[in-house]
Amino acid sequence: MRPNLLILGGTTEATALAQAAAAEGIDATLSFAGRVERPKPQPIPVRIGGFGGVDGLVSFLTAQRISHVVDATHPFAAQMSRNAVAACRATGVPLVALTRPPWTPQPGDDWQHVPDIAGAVAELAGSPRRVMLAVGRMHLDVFAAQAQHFYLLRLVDPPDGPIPLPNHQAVVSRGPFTEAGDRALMREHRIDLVVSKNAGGTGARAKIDAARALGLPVLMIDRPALPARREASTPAEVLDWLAHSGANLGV
Ligand code: 3Y8
Ligand code: NAP
Repeated sequence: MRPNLLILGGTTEATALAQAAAAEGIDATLSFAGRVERPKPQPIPVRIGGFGGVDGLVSFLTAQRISHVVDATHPFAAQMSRNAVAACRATGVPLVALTRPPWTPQPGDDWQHVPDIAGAVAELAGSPRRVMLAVGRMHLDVFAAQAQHFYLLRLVDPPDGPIPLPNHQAVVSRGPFTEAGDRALMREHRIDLVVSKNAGGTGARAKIDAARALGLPVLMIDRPALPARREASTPAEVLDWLAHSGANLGV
């Protein structure tokens, strides 16, 4: 059977898998939620927007005759991952997650783990600090509870409305980032605390390396729990899984 892959994307790994699928001539579609104005161009067909919950995803898998699903979404995209597990269980379509391990502290790191975004907000109680908040645009409103700080915000797109933080500077920039660039940014804005999701991977880790180099503390937001599912850590492992799941990858 010729495979027809659905890749749930939005990460560096998803882009790498899309490139590998294109190189192998494997039919694949990359799916974005539509969170940013100009998603990165891809070498395979792209679809943009939610599916409409589990039922919507089930309908998509059936209508598009998807043979395999690869969940290559960000570790914090927990709802999408839960929906993928449920829809693939309901349809019998094989699923693998292409994921990356969480970052672990290295010598010189000064991390305080918090369980989620609310935990990070709670930890920010107290006297004004100069905080680098690089968690994207989707959660800024909850940090208004700690409006006493200066916030350096990093967004993929220019803000589409007022930012609910009275004392902030927004930098519009998409990753992957560099340690030298993030170190310069932190120095320029006299940052004394970094808030980060434990995204893992390479595209977001520059700020962690820069914080270590500058001896800055990091509020590290741990990942949400995800349902059990088969996992792969490289595109090659995904292609190997595909070949062993009866997919005829052609000669
Ligand atoms: C729309 C699609 C690639 C993918 C690149 C990776 C690396 C660069 C670093 C910081 C951290 C953050 C954020 C981040 C990174 C990669 C990867 C990654 C973090 C794009 C993309 C989409 C998104 C959505 C966006 C979120 C936001 C999160 C910015 C494409 C560029 C903070 C996550 O403005 C918004 O609404 C942004 C929303 C979801 C987190 C959030 O909750 O706000 N990603 N990011 C995807 C879709 O529509 O389905 O254009 O490539 C992808 C990438 N962003 O192929 O090179 O693999 O992680 N993305 C975090 O890690 O904390 C930035 O600034 O230091
Ligand atoms: P989420 O909270 O897990 O998902 C919320 C809803 O968004 C899903 O139920 C689904 O809508 C839709 N959705 C999410 N990812 C999708 C995809 N790849 N294709 C189609 N629909 C998708 O997701 P999120 O945290 O908002 O992340 C959205 C996107 O940004 C994902 O592609 C993710 O990989 C990327 N991203 C997120 C982060 C982050 O920090 N959250 C970081 C980097 C990249 P329906 O229920 O209608 O199907």
